[in-house]
Amino acid sequence: MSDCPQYHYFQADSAKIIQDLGKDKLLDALKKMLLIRNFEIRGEQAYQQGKVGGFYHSYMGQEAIQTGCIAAVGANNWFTTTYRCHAMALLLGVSANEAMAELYGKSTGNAMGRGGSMHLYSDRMLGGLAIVGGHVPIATGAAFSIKYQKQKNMASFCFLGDGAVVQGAVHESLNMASLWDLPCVYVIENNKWGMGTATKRAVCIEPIAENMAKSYNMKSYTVDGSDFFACFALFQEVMAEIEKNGRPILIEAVTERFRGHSISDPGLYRSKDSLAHTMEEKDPIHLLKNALIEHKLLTEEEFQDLDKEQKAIVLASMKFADESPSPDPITLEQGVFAPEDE
Ligand SMILES: Cc1ncc(C[n+]2csc(CCOP(=O)(O)OP(=O)(O)O)c2C)c(N)n1
Repeated sequence: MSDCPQYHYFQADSAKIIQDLGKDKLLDALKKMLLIRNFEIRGEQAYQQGKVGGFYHSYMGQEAIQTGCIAAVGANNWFTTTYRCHAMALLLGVSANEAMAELYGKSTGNAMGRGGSMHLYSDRMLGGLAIVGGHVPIATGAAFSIKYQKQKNMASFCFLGDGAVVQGAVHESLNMASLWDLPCVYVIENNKWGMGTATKRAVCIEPIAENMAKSYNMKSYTVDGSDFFACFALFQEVMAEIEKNGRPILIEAVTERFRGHSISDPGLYRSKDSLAHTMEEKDPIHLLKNALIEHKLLTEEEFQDLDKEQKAIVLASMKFADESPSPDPITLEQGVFAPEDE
């Protein structure tokens, strides 16, 4: 978490959320976070074995943010994110099989093996998109479509990195969303680094959302991105606000990624000790697990069983991906925008 004294974190009453949500929904959220964690661990192993091509960006350490969001607002919205997109796809109903097969570039993959790790999608997810900041106008357009079609109880949720906030397209989008009253929630996942550059060296303001939102006449929040309860409660609150006034909202979720920028990043810009400390103190899965144990909704043994169950799903998805065929070259022009010859 940032040590900046001006950070004002959204506060959630975790005991009340535990009571309101109940055991089944809480365990479901924990299971989803464990699925994401296991998927990332094994996906990286498959990459090391040469089974996954291209890049690999892990969401490990950030699981509470998108899990909390989708648990709070439901899947019936528009969602957009960056190349760090495995979690969102899994949360929006893409099976581990489809996601893993896509990483392996197989025809049974989520995008028929065309996109790989950075380009998962679903009927509600407009894509994992790799141009930094480039997906923000797309998410803004989705918010415009909600307003134009007078759809109720819906918003467009746009997740972007701290490195993206200095891109022009992001600022144009925020301005337009505010001018036109678009139901768009922009979530800056401040994971402390843009590749190997510390956020503080790349972005001239801190806290980011709180300051930036003022320029665009928007409401903003800062949330501890490792705290499932805070994320869940905040997204519930912003959804209720959007239902009332349809105005855009800017959120900064403060977190730290547990892995390098991508799998090929040796992480020389941060010390092993500080990373170990973050992983010890701010692991969103352990924080949720400990709270559930404290409230007697879970035992350590049950947690281990849940973890094993999710690991088995992921191992089965690797078998599925391994055994799936590569795309037939004859299908090369299918599923792409390039027009066929007349
Ligand atoms: C327009 C553009 N510039 C540069 C890149 C190369 N690039 C890929 S990821 C990245 C860092 C982005 O960091 P951040 O937005 O903080 O997201 P994070 O990877 O931390 O989730 C850069 C510079 C790119 N993909 N697109």
